Amino acid sequence: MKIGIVCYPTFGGSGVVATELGKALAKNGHQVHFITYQQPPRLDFFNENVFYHEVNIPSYPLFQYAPYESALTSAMVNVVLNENVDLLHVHYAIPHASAAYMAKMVLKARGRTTPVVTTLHGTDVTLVGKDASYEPVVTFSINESDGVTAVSENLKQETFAHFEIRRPIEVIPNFIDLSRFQRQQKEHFKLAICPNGEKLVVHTSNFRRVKRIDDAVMTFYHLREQMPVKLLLVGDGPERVRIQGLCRELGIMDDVRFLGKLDAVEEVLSVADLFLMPSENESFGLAALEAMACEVPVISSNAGGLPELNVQGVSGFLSNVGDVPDMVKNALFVLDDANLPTFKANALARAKEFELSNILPKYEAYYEQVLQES
Ligand code: GMT
Repeated sequence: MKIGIVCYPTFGGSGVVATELGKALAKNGHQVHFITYQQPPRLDFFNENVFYHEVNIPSYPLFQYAPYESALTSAMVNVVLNENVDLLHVHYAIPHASAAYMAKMVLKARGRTTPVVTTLHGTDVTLVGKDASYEPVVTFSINESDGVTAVSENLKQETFAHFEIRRPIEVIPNFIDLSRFQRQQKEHFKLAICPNGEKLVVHTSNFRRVKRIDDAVMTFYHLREQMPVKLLLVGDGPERVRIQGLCRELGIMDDVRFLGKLDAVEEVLSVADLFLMPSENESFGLAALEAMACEVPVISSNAGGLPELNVQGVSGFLSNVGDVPDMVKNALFVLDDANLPTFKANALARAKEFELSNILPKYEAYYEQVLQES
């Protein structure tokens, strides 16, 4: 197949999933055309089946806001026509699904049928998409897609609950490439951060409010009162400065490190003992899956799709959103030397259920189905 993939070329989960999916499809012999406004971070290798098309957004003094959606639509049309693309797969509904609908209409006017698959990732439905400023367009473009997937059952149900959807949604969970995400020997790194054998707690995110990083910090703060621990915070975003202030106020800066955005996050996860994801909402929790693949148990909230990933008392524990005391209690239990090896093994076993080779055929079969029905 020749597949056009549209995504946000950022460190965010939807961009990562789209890029890793494209890479895997290319390795399986499909031709994949990425259409984005800049090179996605994980698209940093050569494969004969991968093509990158940058969306050109010309500026003009009249525009207070450059019309990105029109530029993206035109890019999709041009790539489909020039490269004979069979199907467009857009990740994150806003504005990709509506731009894809427009591209489909332009292509139809030129006598070409190009089905569109939209993958819903989370905030495009649970946060941003619900906003009245976007809702009518999101509803319309989901209904007009030829195929719609959601990354968890919870996200599917949320979509039906908040939008008037008249079409089925296929759940295809996120996946992990275990050849990349696996525990590596990085003991020198662990020794540098935890010179006295402290346990290492990690949180990675895009530092947005929805991640409730305060809860991660407060969980660590209370944990630190009871055992020797260090905290690594990976990622960057609007909350970072405030969270740094909180750590300073709490007097824990000596035991906390902010690492910023990292490409090789698996190297940090390889030395971690516990991963914290106390999110307000999380359609899936890809960052937690990456941790589990590196044998790191997860203390998470029970929001959104997290119960579909993290298994209570097995790969870690889940608490109600904001229940820091429960997270502390669970973290102490997991980090107990008598329990930690079992939780680490369980985390990996759970991650294996989401191995790329199990999930990729689901996308391929879905593309085939959509192509046949169009
Ligand atoms: O977590 C974010 O805020 C980024 C966001 C994105 O769209 O890039 O992540 C969403 O999609 C990921 C990949 O499907 C999911 O693993 C995340 O759970 C989801 N985030 C939220 O629902 C908050």
